[in-house]
Amino acid sequence: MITASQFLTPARELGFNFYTGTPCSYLKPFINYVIDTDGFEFIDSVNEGDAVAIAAGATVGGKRAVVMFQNSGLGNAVNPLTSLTYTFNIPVMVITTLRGEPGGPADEPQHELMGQITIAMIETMRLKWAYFPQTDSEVAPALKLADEYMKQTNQPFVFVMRKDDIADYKLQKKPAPSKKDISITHTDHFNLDYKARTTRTPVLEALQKEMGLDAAVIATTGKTGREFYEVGDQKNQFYMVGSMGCALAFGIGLALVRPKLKVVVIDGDGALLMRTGSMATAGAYKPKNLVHILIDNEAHDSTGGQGTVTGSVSFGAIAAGFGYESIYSTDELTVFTELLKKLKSNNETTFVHLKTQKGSPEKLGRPKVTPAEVSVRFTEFVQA
Ligand SMILES: Cc1ncc(C[n+]2csc(CCOP(=O)(O)OP(=O)(O)O)c2C)c(N)n1
Repeated sequence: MITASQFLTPARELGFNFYTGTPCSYLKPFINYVIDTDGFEFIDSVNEGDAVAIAAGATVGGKRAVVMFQNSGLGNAVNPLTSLTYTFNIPVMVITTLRGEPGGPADEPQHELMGQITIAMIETMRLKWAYFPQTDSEVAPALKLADEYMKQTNQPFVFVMRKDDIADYKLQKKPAPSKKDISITHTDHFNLDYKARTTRTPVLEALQKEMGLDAAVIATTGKTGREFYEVGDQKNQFYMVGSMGCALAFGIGLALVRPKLKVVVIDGDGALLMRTGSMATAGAYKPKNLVHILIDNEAHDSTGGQGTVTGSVSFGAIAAGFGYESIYSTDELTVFTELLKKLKSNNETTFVHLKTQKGSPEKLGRPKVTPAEVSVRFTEFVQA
């Protein structure tokens, strides 16, 4: 057993000062210490996949980030670990606990199977891993191994934490008081018939024209990224080819660590429904430089146009409920284009719900620039 500080202090010396994750009782002293101690930033993520994406955004923004979670949530993290950090070469450190360790201490039935397959899952994902250090003398070599591997490969490194690896540490800081009597007054402004709405490409053209190189722009999975590339490839554009639903969490991580950089996330309705919870993180931490634009064509356009359920959803009201500061809704391209001027210089956590119809240009291509190349030049852009 070591104290949280015995690991976290030398880790901070190596630059690991950005932490995000979802708690586990095994992690309790570790997370508590991070929350309490100056020099660490902790972002509470609503699920383990979001945590990976937030950490990835922070890493691209120049931080060394650590994701912490219970192995029950490893499944929630598989998609961003296989199609975001792997694909884009983003080296985050992961600490997963090992509830249900085979041959380990008695545990709850719900951890039995996951405990047996955790290591196999990590290895199946081809992630390099080691057990979390249990003695002070093991800390330096463990950190050296992780640090060197991450620097050499630009890939994540996983520590597997067992029961009682960390000595108890009680949280000193009191949580912020909760808001009372929240009342939501949001009205959507959708006037047009579905077929009278714009398609996506004119929206992306307007966005690129207005923002130029003055913002980092993250385009959600599927045809949005492909169309954005066709509109004109630029170094400030991140085409999130996989990790569906993670664009917002990635943008939050980036916006939080680069507060002077305007970060625009272009989301899809299917993607946002998949990980709506990340809107709570945006509303709670309120990065003032974050503009979250939902292009809502009420369909999974990229995979054949099957309808989503957004016809009955007021995302504006949801954004207000989650605590976004500035909320707009429209189905008119001219209104959106006008709004872009304001968004360029506003300083509030902003959500825009833009209704469109589905449909893409015929013979839509795919980015010829690889995710690894996108990652390198986008990183250079945001850190410039
Ligand atoms: C986790 C995951 N599930 C499913 C897919 C397949 N997929 C790629 S794009 C897409 C549709 C996305 O819908 P939406 O966000 O509404 O964007 P649109 O296609 O309408 O532009 C789906 C289902 C995927 N890439 N990842």
